[in-house]
Amino acid sequence: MRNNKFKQLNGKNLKIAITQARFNQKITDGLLNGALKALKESGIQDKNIKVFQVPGSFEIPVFCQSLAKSKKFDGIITIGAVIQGQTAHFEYISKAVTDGIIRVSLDYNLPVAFGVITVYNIKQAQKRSGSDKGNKGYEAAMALVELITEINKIK
Ligand code: DLZ
Repeated sequence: MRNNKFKQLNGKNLKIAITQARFNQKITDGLLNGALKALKESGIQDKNIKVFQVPGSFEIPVFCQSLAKSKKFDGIITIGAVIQGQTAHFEYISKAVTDGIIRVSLDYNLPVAFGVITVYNIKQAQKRSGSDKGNKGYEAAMALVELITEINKIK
């Protein structure tokens, strides 16, 4: 799954939290596996990775807010799968989770990666959470480690 568009990074001492939504868990488990693989490739130690679960994507922002307040982590990866159904729920949840995640990131000046997929059907979800290239959990984790590394250069 390794992808050249991502830098080789050394995240040995970074502490990372992952917030995984349980809704559509088969998909979010795939995203989580991708994220864990990326963190391993970036040298992050297992003991420095904490995985938390919340019921659905809607709950991700408030949980991330608590993580940010704790000041225990260098960054957070959010994992969720919002899949369009028969009602307008999809639009509301997608907007709430997206706005909420960037708000926590900016309010707390803490890197928070967006590993929440918002897709029109299960096929798109499977494609973005599988073990091939294009796993969005993997991409989010790689982006997070790169962002933390860059921010640390200006500290
Ligand atoms: C209720 C709901 C629906 C319809 N769809 C999704 C979804 O596609 N992805 C997701 O992560 N969560 C969904 N949820 C659950 C909400 O995120 C939330 O957990 C509930 O509305 C309870 O607040």
